[in-house]
Amino acid sequence: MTSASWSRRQVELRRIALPLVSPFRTSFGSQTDRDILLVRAEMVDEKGERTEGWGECVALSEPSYSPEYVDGAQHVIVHHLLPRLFDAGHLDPATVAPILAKMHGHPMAKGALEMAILDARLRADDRSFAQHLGASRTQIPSGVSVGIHDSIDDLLAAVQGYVDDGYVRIKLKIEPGADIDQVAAVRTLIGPDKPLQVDANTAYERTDGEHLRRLDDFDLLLIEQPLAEEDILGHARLAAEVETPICLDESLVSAATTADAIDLGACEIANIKPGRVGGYLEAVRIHDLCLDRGIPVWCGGMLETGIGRAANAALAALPGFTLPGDISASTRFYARDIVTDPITIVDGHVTVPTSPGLGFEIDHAFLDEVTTHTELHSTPHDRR
Ligand code: NPQ
Ligand code: MG
Repeated sequence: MTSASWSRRQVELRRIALPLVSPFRTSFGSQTDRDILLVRAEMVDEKGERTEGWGECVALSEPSYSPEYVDGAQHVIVHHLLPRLFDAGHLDPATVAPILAKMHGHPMAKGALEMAILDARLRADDRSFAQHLGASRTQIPSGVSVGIHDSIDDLLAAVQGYVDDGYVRIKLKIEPGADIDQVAAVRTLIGPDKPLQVDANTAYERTDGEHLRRLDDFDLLLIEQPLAEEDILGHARLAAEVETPICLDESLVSAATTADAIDLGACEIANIKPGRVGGYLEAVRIHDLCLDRGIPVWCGGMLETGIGRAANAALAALPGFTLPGDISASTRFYARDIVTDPITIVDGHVTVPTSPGLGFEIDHAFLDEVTTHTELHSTPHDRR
């Protein structure tokens, strides 16, 4: 990859509103729509060639999953991050994080910018995300995340539909009062051999060890993020108390925190979400350290559009991703995607995109239809 500094830089921020095909309920709330911030980075390279790249910010509309939320992400990008990227002399994908490092936190905002610049660079270089990140497979197994339902009958109907769609692994969202009976019923429905796991999104307390140990009867792959995101010690104690492996999601905000959580015995399996850790390059570093320490990893999902979904598929094709991820077909969440060739599932698998960059084309007519806001920012002058 060439490491040129780009001259003119322009960034378009777009907010889109996409309705979900059905409400998605987790322990932190129920959502019917996704309000997403997209980043389009346009650059002119040293040869005068124009190239653009797309990034997707995974922040939700409220700070309910993580401290970040989409209005805040947009604000920090406009007022604190973009000015530093526009001022930087040398800009390539690997320099985005170091340039922004003095601004604390905001990994989802930073990750979206890095993603757009990485996509632009790779499209210009005719290389795919999969190639650049180090993918070793062309297809990846596809898992599905199933929301909390009001009744067990409704839940079983939903799960049966996803089994019929071919998903190779089921993940159930759980919370106190909607856990043991739900898991027992789903295990009976899908049989003993279908991979099954649960995600609590921080809904339990340190004192819930004895209760969560009842999940050991159902041969689950893992229990994801039972306790608060800051509670690494609590997860370590729980991991000693419960046989089912403890997997962290919200707690893992960087490679450094992941390494520490592993050393403390709090993270037996890792959910890697590029947005949550500041981008795809940090996600690869987490993959590398987990592979080195024998910790299985899988790729999480944030109800991404085709943009984030394509990049996640590329990441999940790395050799350490030994468990099926939350990379389902776009139709799991959206009736229509903003890319022309959205991710589909065939025989339980997703094909890793191989075209340059993220490997898709935007459906501009539909994108415009769902856009709620657009703003353009650019370098005040051509850089030399
Ligand atoms: C998780 N994702 O692993 C997240 C949580 C999450 C696929 O389970 C709108 C509504 C957007 C709920 C994004 C999955 C969301 C959401 C992510 C939940 O914890
Ligand atoms: Mg999770």
